[in-house]
Amino acid sequence: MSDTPSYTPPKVWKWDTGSGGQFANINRPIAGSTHDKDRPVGKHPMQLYSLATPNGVKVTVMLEELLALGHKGADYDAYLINIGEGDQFSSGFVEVNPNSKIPALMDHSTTPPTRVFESGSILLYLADKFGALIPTDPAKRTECLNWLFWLMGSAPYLGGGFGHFYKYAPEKFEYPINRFAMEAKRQLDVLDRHLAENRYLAGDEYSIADIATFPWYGSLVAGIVYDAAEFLDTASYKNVVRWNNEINEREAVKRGKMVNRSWGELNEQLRERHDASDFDLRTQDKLEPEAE
Ligand SMILES: N[C@@H](CCC(=O)N[C@@H](CS)C(=O)NCC(=O)O)C(=O)O
Repeated sequence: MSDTPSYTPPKVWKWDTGSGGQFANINRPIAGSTHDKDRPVGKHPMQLYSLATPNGVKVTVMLEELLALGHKGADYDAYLINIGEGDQFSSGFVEVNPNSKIPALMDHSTTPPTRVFESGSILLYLADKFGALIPTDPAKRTECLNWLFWLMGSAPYLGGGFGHFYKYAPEKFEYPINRFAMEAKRQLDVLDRHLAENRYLAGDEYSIADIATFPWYGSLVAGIVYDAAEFLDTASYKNVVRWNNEINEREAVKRGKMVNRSWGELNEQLRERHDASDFDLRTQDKLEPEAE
């Protein structure tokens, strides 16, 4: 069995030292803001405070898809929230999301502005507001929401479970890696079997269910998150690979993946987005060409 050292929990857990591992510095057992700082507000109806992690990408792809469909009310300013620096604990951010996690959206087209947090809630809010990327037929809409909620319940096992213990934990322990590798593969198989019979998650229509899911499971099979494609033999989930490739060909998806991105190739980083022209004019290679 495992070489995991044994640990006897104390009677009452106390917050003393950091747990170690990547992101340990931002983990806290209490909610609320740590410092006073207002949110910036730009000129567009939608104000997004985010980062290009899989949860963040869901929303920037959604907004770019809506704009591509001609919904001008979906135009947006996207501000970078550096979660490694604790921006999610500013008073202005916590007013939009008391859970201190990106993505967080403020809809300034309503009076008063509407706050929307939790990526699944944001996708559903925008889909309903614009009547787009969600089927209108009640049975198909329900199937779309089945998969949207499936993703919201499943991804934490992939990210917080498998990804944490396989990639980010300070040491590799067999027990949690086995447990979450098993679950990650089971989830991939759920998707693979469904996508063998369906072009998209909700059937033949591309929808918010796909927009929520591909940044997690698509990125996993593409080897973009956790460097685990070989370990989990993700190439064997052929239908997930086919579906992810197809989604990544979409122009709105290519744009959405660049927004609030502060790592990787400079020409793929649009750290803040305030105008459609920013994709051509304000990527990081243009803003700091000497770094190329
Ligand atoms: N269920 C949330 C999860 C959001 C989430 O976990 N966001 C992470 C980045 S992907 C975050 O902001 N982490 C900062 C922190 O935990 O302090 C959603 O889907 O919106």
